[in-house]
Amino acid sequence: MTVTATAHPNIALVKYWGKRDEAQHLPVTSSLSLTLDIFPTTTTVTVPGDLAFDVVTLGGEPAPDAVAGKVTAFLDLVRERAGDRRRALVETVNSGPMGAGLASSAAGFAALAVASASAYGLKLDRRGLSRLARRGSGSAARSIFGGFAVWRRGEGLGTAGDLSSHAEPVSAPALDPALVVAVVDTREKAVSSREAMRRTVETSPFYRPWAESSERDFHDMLAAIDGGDLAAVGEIAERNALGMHATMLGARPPVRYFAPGSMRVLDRVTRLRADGVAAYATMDAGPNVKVLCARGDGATVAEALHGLADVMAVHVAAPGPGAMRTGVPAHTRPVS
Ligand code: 2P0
Repeated sequence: MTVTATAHPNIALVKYWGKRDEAQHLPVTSSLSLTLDIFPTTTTVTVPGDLAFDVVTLGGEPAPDAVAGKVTAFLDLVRERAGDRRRALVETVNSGPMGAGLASSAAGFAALAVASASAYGLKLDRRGLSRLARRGSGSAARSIFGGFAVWRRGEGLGTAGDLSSHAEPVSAPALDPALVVAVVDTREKAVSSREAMRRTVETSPFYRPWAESSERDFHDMLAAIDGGDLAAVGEIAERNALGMHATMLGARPPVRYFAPGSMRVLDRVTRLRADGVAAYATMDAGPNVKVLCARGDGATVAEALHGLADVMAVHVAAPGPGAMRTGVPAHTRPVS
């Protein structure tokens, strides 16, 4: 059985930062994101029946041990549910530049969830796929859906938590956004998001206040999206992201993802706003900055960021589709 699936990265406008259960990836707070139309990940899962162990490739090369280990742990969940112990060949191609800070693990585990569930014969609806993708990487739960999506924290732990913590789509007919990605550093981050998140929850005195304010941001964000108010969406997104980074700066030892180039982009976004362009910044577990604006302002914002020192590349994205099965296997796709 061979199944191929494609998924796109998502960027959170209200962040997921902190777990209440590490094993099941149950978040402390609900989050909200935009799935993009750039840099899809394509994954082909083949279950041939005669493999002694899982074989995992990334861009046509054997995957690093850390990646292969996460993939096998994820497939073990799928195999347990399917009652099928056969090992798999997993071939993944990321079409985007590596290290662009574009949530490749979200797209990767969303594609793997769709392809592996189908290859092992699990019949899951979108909600079930979102819950499954969550087990690979929390943010992957949101890439199952296109456009805006919420990931509800759910209630409780164990089975109750697992059943209630999944993403769902949010309709936003009155918004026509772009997300402009400014790449300022492509080196691998010194502290993984998983470790940074754990350290923040355990040691930062700013974590609890942020988590409480983030729940308010989540509700305000839903209202802003419902009202088609891009300025409100952007303001909430920017304050929520900066607040998340403040929690990390308060961790012991601190985690700082800001680089000089990040600051230059944040300053430029402030000046764009002063010049009348509604542009709002967000940052994730890395130094690259993503700027939310109206689709019609995407080229203006991209041009403003292009010229800055330390900005290596600028990509303009629009809302993209949810994870889906496709007919073109990963190994036939070009590797960039
Ligand atoms: C987010 N991030 O909401 C936040 C904002 C990074 C900063 O989700 O441990 O790779 O696999 O559940 O999903 C990155 O964390 O973490 C992330 P795990 P994940 O997009």
